[in-house]
Amino acid sequence: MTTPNPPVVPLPAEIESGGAPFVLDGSTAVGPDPDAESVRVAEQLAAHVRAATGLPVPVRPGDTGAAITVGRADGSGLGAEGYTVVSDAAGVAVRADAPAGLFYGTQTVRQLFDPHERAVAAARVRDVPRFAWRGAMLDVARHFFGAADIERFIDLVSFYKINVVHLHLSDDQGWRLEVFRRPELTRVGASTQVGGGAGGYLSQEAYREIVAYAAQRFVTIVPEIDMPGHTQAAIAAYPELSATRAEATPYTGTDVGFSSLRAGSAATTAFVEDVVAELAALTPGDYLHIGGDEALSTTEDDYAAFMRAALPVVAGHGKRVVGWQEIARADLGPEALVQYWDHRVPQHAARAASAGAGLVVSPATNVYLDMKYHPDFPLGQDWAGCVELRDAYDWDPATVVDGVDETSVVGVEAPLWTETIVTMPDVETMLLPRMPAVAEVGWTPAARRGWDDFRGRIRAHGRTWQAMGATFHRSPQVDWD
Ligand code: TNX
Repeated sequence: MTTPNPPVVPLPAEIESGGAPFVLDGSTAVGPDPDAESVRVAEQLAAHVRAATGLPVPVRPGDTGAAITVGRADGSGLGAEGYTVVSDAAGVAVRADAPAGLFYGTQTVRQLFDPHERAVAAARVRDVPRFAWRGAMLDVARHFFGAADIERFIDLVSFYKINVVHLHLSDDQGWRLEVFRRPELTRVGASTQVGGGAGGYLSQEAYREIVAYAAQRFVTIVPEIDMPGHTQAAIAAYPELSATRAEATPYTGTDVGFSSLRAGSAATTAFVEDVVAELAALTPGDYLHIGGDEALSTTEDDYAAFMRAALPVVAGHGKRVVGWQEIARADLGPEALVQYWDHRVPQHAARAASAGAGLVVSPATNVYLDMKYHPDFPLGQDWAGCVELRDAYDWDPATVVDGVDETSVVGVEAPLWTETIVTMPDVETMLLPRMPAVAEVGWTPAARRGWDDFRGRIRAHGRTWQAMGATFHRSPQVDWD
């Protein structure tokens, strides 16, 4: 008989459990290495434990005798994100070669921790991720979500070792980022959203704060400005950008594919330069996402011309480009990343892979978090079918696209589109429990994964979400604790 794995999600590459747990008391302290990053990660862990237990849990930099230690492993071959955790009756040790690994190790400790018993389950963990890109996307364009909501989203996903948060910052229904050289984008373009509500936007200051908040959780923000389609909000602000009939109001419905920037015009060239320049300056991460999806009213020639002009602008500002799969119609270099989403046209992704571009895989049928869980579910869409928890879990990135193997796949990403999603409880309901399933797809070696084991581990997380005040879908596929 094998003992079930402790409820750690994503499942670590190696974990052995069993034995007496470490029980915290009023004298338990955290002793990080004295460097600033180790201390910060230790402070974050201590804050969670304090909130859950009311214990003082002081942080004492350099105290190697503390019961909980957090520090460098020195050359153990764990890489930038790997870590070890050893917990037993005497204490807990988190070790990594780099700060991100320390952070991931402490997320594992949080998941081994039972707040009622004040105990960390005994375990020996050695863990490294399968894929470098483990993403979640939030569409703040269809319905606007501000900095506090985005930070809450980052809290939830980083607990599952997600390291990329992709923000969909513009669409037909709203432009959501302040651009100093283009004030009408926010004055006009941010003034509404799906259904006609007030909309809103992130000031550059708020955006920087989000980037910093994410960095403290080892999350890279990948901002997306969607072009040349999905641009009605920009066109409402600057009608000269339009390839077709320009209407001066942002759109509040949910159709796609009707708007397009005019390729090759001086107005469009200047616009792309202004927006990309400011966005690149605001974004420390390597990547800018330029959309490129569903440009259904852009001719084939115009699409090619638009991308021929836009791709060098991104490169010229020192960033690597990411685009939705349709961008594979343009000539991409090997530094580009292409995001696969639509199973109805897999040839785009295959073409990108054969050109040497990396793929982020987001198969709508498995990881579109805006799909309904079941046909009667009150939130979400169903064009890609319903996506229950097992659908989000039971698939493999290396075999999901015909003609694309693991060497081309940089990782996975779960997008949450918000045409039907209005509030944070809506966001949480669509995210939980599917996002943790996708996080495991991105992190855990394929040979280690199994639905029955996952189902057994995720059941304990319902309590954690309740304690966090998060709403979740009580999937009937899980016997929730
Ligand atoms: C397709 S996925 C879209 C989005 C919609 C989504 C709704 C993609 C690149 N484009 O514009 O919000 O479907 O599920």
